[in-house]
Amino acid sequence: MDIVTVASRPYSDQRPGTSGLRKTVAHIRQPHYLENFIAATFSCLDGLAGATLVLGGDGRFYNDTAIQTIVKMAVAYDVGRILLGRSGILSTPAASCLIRKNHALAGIILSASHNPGGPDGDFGIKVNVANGGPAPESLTETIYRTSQRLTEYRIARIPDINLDRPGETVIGPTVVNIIDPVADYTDLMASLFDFDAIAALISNPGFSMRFDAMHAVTGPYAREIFINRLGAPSEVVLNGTPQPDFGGHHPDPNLVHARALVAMTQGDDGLDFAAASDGDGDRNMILGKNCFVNPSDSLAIITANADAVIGYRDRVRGVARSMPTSLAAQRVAEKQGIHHYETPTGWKYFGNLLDAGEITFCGEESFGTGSDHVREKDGLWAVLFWLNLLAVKKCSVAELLYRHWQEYGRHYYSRHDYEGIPRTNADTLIEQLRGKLAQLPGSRFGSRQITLADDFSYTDPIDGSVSHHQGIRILFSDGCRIVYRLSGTGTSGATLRVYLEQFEDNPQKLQLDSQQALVELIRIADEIAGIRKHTGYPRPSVVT
Ligand code: G16
Repeated sequence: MDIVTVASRPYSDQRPGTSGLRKTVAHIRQPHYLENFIAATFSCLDGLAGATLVLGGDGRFYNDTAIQTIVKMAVAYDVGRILLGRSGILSTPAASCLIRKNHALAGIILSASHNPGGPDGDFGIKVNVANGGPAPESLTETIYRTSQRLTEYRIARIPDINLDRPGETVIGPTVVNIIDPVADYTDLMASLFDFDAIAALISNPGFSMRFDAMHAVTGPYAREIFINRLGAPSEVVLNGTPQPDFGGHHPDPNLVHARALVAMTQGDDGLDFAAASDGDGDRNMILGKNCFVNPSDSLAIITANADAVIGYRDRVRGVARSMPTSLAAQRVAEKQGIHHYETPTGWKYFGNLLDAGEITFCGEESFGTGSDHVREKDGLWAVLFWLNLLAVKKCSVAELLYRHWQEYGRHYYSRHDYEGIPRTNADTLIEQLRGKLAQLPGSRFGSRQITLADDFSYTDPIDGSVSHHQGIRILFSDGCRIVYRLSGTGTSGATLRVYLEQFEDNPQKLQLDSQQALVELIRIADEIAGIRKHTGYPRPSVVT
């Protein structure tokens, strides 16, 4: 077999962001760009020779081409076994499941998550480690530094493999196993949830539901779970065939990009339950009739009601939330006497806490919820958790939500995104804000007074690693919070995210519209940071 060494030169922009390396397709297709990043990654994975690698992606444009290249490089770098999802398909949580189950050294998941796909869309490379979770910052930094010194890479000159044919092929030192991408993940779900109870709920003629796979990776998983295993009629799964361009849409399960699904839940005839997942299957949105479950509330409700679900009964140790996520889960943890942790944005920060058994659940405002069953957030898992709760508690989504607010109070919450602003404007806004942090405590805005203003830093309680500059927090005397940070997942310009939160426990004021409830805080957020002045935007581009 012909293994060649190809001369290359470093690209200066291969530092992974919040969740892997994310670029436009055109950017990734530059000569040697993909190969450089993979070579840097392979040389940083200790023990790669002879080890098992999990490989797959969300089916977006360029998925197949990238997989062929990575297989040829894996052969050249002496990988022992590649577990490759049939047709190149693997959702991010399913990849995490496979890494753990097969004691793989690492996984490479090709996805730009919720970002649009197609030749003019985005592409991404996520690197996961042996616990099944995203590579920690220490590894992504090492990969980046290695990429900056790269002068060559190795690749096997072999024909493309047939990604659609299941089975085993031996290529030089490497066994390539093309596997069913859905089976192991489905079995894991069946071990956690009461499938009989969920099947009974779904078959009840008084209960209507839809799951929107958004033309992305969860289609095959949802069909297997809902239709084949739980007996739902086929129309329950919408947009269930993965398409390279996601049907021309953003596969982003939120109120803006899944608005057609949201519309199906409205009115007296609205669906009783609806949910959607994103490009690579790790995000989720939960809806009930005339009701949207904020992701922060979803995490809190899952934690508060875990005993109703067989896979979690009597074993909840704690919960973690990313700093911008509302404090709703913390409130549950305090009341239940379980651990609570506040981490920076990025699933990678949950890994150590999960591995150490400190937490059972974790979640983020960015439509991510998960548990210790894998080391990624997991869209279908969250959907099944909610269905299991509805089946056991025999109530509607809205009832579960309102009961929770009555018991714990409500954290009104919203995220305002300002997308595609010039990078220099975004940096100036953040720099100026940082410059005023020391003066802000004590300042009054109407009846509110700022009690704390800082640039969030996190010290990992397990390995002691420290992460600085993880978002600017402004805390007020009445428990309100404003958080400002720049997204680490965009591919053009900068996206400013402003997170707004206000606690309410007056039983008469639990059912207001979020934007109405937060109107004063929204004004204060602009006054403090000069959002309109710096971005030039009169209003946010996306409100969730
Ligand atoms: C990724 C990360 C999440 C993060 C989200 C948003 O999700 O895994 O932890 O919350 O991005 O990050 P940012 O605010 O920096 O854009 P995904 O689903 O895109 O992989």
